[in-house]
Amino acid sequence: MTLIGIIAIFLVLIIIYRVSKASDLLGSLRGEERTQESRNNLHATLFLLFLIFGMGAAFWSCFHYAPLFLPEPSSEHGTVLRAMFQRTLWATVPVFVVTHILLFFFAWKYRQDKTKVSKFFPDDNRLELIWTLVPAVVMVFLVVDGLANWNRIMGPAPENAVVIEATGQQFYWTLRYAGKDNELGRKSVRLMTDDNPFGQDWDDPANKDDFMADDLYLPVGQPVLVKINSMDVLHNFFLPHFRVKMDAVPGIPTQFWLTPTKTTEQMIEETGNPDFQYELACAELCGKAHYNMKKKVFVVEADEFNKWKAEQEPLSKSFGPSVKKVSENIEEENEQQDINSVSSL
Ligand SMILES: [Cu+2]
Repeated sequence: MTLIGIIAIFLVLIIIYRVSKASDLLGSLRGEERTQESRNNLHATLFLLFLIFGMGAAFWSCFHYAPLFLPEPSSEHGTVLRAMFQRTLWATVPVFVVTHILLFFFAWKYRQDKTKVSKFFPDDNRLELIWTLVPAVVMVFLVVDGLANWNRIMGPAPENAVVIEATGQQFYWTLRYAGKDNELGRKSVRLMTDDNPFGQDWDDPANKDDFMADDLYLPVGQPVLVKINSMDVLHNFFLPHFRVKMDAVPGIPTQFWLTPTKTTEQMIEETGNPDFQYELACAELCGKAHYNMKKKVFVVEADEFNKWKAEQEPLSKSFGPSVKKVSENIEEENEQQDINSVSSL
C-alpha cells in the first residue's frame, strides 16, 4: 500500500513536469516565450505548497501514529526519561516549525523581482551572537539534564536490589533468581554439561538457593537489578513498559536496574483491559525465531513476591552435586538391560 502510494506520488510529479514542458513548447510554437519571471513564480508557489503539505503531513503522522508510541512508563526512571523526552520536544518542535516556515516563506517572498533592489547586508554581529548563543544555551541545558539522569539510571544499583540474571539464547530467555542470600552463584560456560545445564559452580555456596523462573516476577516499589548476558549472538533485553533496553552480548556481561511503580493489577484497572500483560521481548533481530523471545512479566506486591519466591525450587535440588548424574542413570539403565538380556537367555 505504502509502495503504491510512493509510486503514485512519483508518477504525479512526472506528469506535472511533462505538462509544464508541453505548455512551454506550446508557448514557443505560438511565439510567446515563457519568461524567467513566470517560472520563478511557479517555483515560489511550489515552495509554499510544499511547506503547507509537508508541515501538515509531519503533524498528521505524529498524531496518527501516537498510539504506536511506547506505552505509559511503569518504572521510576521511565517517568524521568519520558519527562526528559517531552522537554526535548518542547525545545525542538517550535524551532522545527519556525525555521521551516521562514525557509519556505522567504523563498516565496524574495523570489526574483525586477522591480526590487537587493540590499547589501554583509554581516551582523548581534544577530550572529543571538543565533549562536540561544541554541548553545538550550543544548547545554538538555545535555546536562540528560547526563545527570544517565548517571542516575546507569549508576550502581541500591544494596537491597532483587538480583536476577537473564541469559539470551536462540530463541529464549533463561531467568535465574538469586535466592534468600540475594547473591547469584558463580557460573561458567566450561562447567555446562547435561548434569549442570547452567554451568553453576557448586563450590560456591551462593549457588545453593538460586532458582529458575519461567516468567519474570518483579516486586512493586523495590529496586531490581538484572544481570544480562548471551549464550550465542547479540540479543536485547527489552521491557517496553519499564523503559529498559539493554544489549545481551556474548562474553560481555551487561546490567540494568529499575524500580517498577505499578503492579499488573493496577495496570489492568488503569487500562480497562482485563488481558493486560507486561512483557519481556528481544529487541535485537537475532535469527529466524526472534519473535519467539517473549516472556510474561508480572509485577506484584512485595509480600506476594516473597511468597512466590519461597515456593520456587532451587536449582541445586535438581542439578546439585548430591543429585544422581544423568550419565550414571544411563549406565545403570544399561546394566539393567544387560542383566535382563542375560536372564532372558
Ligand atoms: Cu534474541
